[in-house]
Amino acid sequence: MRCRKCGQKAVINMRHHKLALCKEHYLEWFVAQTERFIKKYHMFGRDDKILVAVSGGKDSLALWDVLWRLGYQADGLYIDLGIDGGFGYSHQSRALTEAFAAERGLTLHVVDVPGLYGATIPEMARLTQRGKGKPCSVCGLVKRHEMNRIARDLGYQVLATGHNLDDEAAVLFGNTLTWAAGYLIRQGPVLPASPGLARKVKPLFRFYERETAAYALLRGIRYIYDECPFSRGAKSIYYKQLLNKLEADRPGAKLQFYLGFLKAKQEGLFAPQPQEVAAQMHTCPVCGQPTTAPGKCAFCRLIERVEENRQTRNTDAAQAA
Ligand code: Q46
Ligand code: ZN
Ligand code: ZN
Repeated sequence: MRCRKCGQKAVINMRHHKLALCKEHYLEWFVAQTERFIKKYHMFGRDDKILVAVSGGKDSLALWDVLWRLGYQADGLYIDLGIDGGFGYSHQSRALTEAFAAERGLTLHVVDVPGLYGATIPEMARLTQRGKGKPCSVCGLVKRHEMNRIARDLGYQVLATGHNLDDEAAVLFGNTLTWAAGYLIRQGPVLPASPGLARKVKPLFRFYERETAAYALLRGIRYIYDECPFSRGAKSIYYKQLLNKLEADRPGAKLQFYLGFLKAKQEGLFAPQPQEVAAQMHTCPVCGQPTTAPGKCAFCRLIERVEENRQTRNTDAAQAA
């Protein structure tokens, strides 16, 4: 297989684009495509301050690398969840993220969840008995809250995440299976800013996972290969496998599925609801972030329960001693 641009040996063949490229032209293509998507979907401009949520994985680091090369004002945010699972997942991913930022002279904000809230994510899940043994719902809630908090407190207009097409298509597939209208309305590569919340964008949403992985590898980015230990058996992984089978038979099926959804939305599917959703928002009296019900938001209620249960646990331990 030869590179379409220069005729040298190709390192990647993208069947859905009928495009094979060598290393040099692939790296160039990936950066140029990202810029094209940023403009096409009106994600942000050179004057916007962008906060990139980085996990230490291939996608978020590839995104930060590309934005840096394109000259955007992009700083990083790493949220240390305190997840170790026997092999130091948080420890390793944090070290790789810090090294990535240091090598490029980039600004990285680190939120240390156990240091700030007195409990790791698995401990929070245990203390509040949420999530039936899996801390993912607590984790998602804390990550969302912390990203919004840092963006607001430090004045970032845009919050960027490294979600790729495989991630987005799997979420869409799950939401469609249950016709989860509330989620479908909000799903998309750009979620406009709302009072108290920065605009959320996913500049890599049109790249297949193997394309973001190829970019990170060919660029020589050191990232964490292991997934979070709690991701094992996740529904999203099963949906990705199903979609991969479809893609193997019909190259481009995943992209068509996702882009078709965006087009249908643009044409009016779910049109009346966003205003209704926006009209129902309230402000949390503790942290000031928007919430769907009056009173404290889900995050502040979680932290309150973590606190209460920690105190009870400490009193029990003191009495037992
Ligand atoms: S939600 Fe669950 Fe992930 Fe949090 S606990 Fe790990 S697998 S990191 S995307
Ligand atoms: Zn080439
Ligand atoms: Zn709150």
